[in-house]
Amino acid sequence: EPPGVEPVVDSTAADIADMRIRGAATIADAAAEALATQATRSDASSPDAFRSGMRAAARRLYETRPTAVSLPNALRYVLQGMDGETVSELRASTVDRAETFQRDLERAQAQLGEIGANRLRDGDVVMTHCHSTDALSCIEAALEAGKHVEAIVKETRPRKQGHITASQLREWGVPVTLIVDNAARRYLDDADHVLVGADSIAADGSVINKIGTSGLAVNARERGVPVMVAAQTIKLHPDTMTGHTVAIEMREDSEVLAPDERTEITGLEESEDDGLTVENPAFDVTPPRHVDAIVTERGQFPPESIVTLMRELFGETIGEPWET
Ligand code: RUB
Repeated sequence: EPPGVEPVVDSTAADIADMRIRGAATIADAAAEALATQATRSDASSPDAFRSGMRAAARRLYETRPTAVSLPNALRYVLQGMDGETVSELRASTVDRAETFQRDLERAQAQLGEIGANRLRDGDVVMTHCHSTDALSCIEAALEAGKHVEAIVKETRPRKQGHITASQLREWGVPVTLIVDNAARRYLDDADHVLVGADSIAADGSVINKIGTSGLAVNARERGVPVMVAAQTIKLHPDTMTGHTVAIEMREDSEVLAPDERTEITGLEESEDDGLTVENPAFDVTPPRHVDAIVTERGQFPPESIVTLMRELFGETIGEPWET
C-alpha cells in the first residue's frame, strides 16, 4: 500500500477491484467504512500527515473501478467533512462524517423503496437484471405493504449476479423464474415492469448500469413494458453536467472465456498469439427515451428532468479533494 495508507484500505480496495464487494451502493458504503478505519488507525504525527494519508487512501479506493459514481461521491463527501486543528479533531470529524454517510445511504435506500413500491401493484411481475440493492428495496417495500410480487430474474452473464437477486427474493418468499439473458425478450410478455438499478446517471438522464440493461430497455419499450430505474441520488454523476462522459469499465477476458475454453477454440497454447479477442464491457448506457422513471429518495423523475435535481444537489463542483 502507498505510504500512510492503512492495510485495511488496501484490502477493501482489492475486494472492490475483484468484486468481492460489488454493486454501486455497497461499494460506496465499504469505501466510507475504509476511510473511517483509515482515520481511526492513522498514526500521523501532524495534521498535514493525517490529511495526506486520508487523501492517499481515497485515491487508492478511487482507482479500483471507474463506472459507479457512488464511489467518488462517497469519497468526496467524507473528505469534505474532515475538519479540525489537531490530529484527534481531524480523526473525530472524519469518522463522524463517514458514519453520517453510511446512515444516510441506508435511509435513502429505504425511502426510495417506499416510493418505488407505489409503482408496483398487487400481483405484478417484475423483470430484473443484475443485482441492485436499490431495486430490491422497492420490491421489499411492496412486500411489506402486503402486495404479492413475482419476479423474472435474468441470469446476467458473465458474473451471474442474477443468482444473488434470486437468492434474496427467495429469502423474502417471492416466486422466482430464472432465465438466461437471451430469453429476456420472450419473457417480457409476462412482465409488468422492468426494474433495474444504476451505477451512474448522467445529466441528460442516461442510465449507466450492468451490460445488457440497454438492450433490455429497448425490448421492453417495443413490448410496452415500463422501465423503472431505482437509484438513490449518490448515483447522480456530477461531472456529466459539464459534458464529461461516464467511463465504462472493461474487465478481464477470463470472466467470459476460461483459459481451457480458449485453447479449445483456437487449438493453440495460451501464450501464443491466437488471433482471438474477447471484449468484456461491464456496463452500458441506456438513453433516457427508453427509461420511464428514475426513482430516488427525493421522489420519482422522468429521466429528462433529473438534471434539475443534480444542479440542486451538486451546484458547481471544482476538482476532487484527493487530487493534490
Ligand atoms: C452492479 C450493477 C447494479 C448497480 C446498482 O454491477 O450494475 O445494478 O451497481 O446496484 P457490478 P445497487 O456487479 O459489476 O458491481 O442498487 O446495489 O447500488
